[in-house]
Amino acid sequence: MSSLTNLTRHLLELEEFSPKSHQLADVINQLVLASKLLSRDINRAGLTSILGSAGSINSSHQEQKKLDVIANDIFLDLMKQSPYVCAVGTEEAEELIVFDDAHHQQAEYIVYMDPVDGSSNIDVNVSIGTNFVIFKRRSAPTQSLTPEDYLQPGKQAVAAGYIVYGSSTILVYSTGKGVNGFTLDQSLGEYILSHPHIKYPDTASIYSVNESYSPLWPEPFKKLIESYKANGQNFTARYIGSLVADFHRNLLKGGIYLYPADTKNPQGKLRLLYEGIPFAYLAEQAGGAATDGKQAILEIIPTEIHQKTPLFVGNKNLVSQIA
Ligand code: P6P
Repeated sequence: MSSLTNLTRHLLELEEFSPKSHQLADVINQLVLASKLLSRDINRAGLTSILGSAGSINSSHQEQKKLDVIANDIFLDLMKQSPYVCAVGTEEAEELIVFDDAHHQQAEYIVYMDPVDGSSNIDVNVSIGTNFVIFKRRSAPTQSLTPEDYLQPGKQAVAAGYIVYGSSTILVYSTGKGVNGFTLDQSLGEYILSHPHIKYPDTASIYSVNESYSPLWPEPFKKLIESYKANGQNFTARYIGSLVADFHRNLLKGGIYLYPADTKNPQGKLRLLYEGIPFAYLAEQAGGAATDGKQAILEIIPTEIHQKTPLFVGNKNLVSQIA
């Protein structure tokens, strides 16, 4: 008998068998089911009419691709199906989506997600991803949600992860007990453990930044990027334009992803809750670090759900040169 570990088994083994551990497992399983449906759609995108623009814009005032809208609908439907999710924040919706019907009376989990990150790459078959982070409400389910429930710092998260839809579909997640990766076996429809106990390598030589913005950067940041190119440094530049793909490669190979504030984006471009925090949570669990240039990403207390942040995430020694 092969010693395969599928995601269901892993979730059961990872959580203490406390009376409520199945609730978080249920939420993650719903996200996983949504990712399977999305993976199927992505793998056939060129054959169906789901490429191209949806003709609308999202909360980031970015053009929505058809797949952005399809993915958001899939994830919201499956989040609503779980009796344990009380609210969802998504890049594709301006407001927090609250489930306060009878089915959700005891729901305690708040999920932030970017259903399709890097969607500008969809039409050219470049890797894209889904990022998520899960918080547990602080107030009792009988009360209305308060900012203390839905604007928590990343260090309070109970789980985070991403699915990268690339040459294969890989789920990477953590519930605070390390980072594990699962590859989707399309023939089984199962995620199988393929990257157990992921940790950043001790050495790192990749930096990921969009150098076309260098005229907009602060001088110290320009000098840092130049230092990567100095003689004797063995850095190489890799930038896919899809955070989930750049993060995943740097997590496995060692490196740093950098998106600073600049004159075009004085607060940074990326969203704290569903882009910064998921990757910062995983990075710290994998022995790395993440900062906004002043403080650890996981320490930042959000003030609104689409708040932007500069993001520097990857090997701890490289990130420490930023702050
Ligand atoms: P730029 C995609 O829109 C995204 O949010 C990340 O996935 C990606 O790393 C970044 O923005 C790319 O931004 O400004 O380099 O095109």
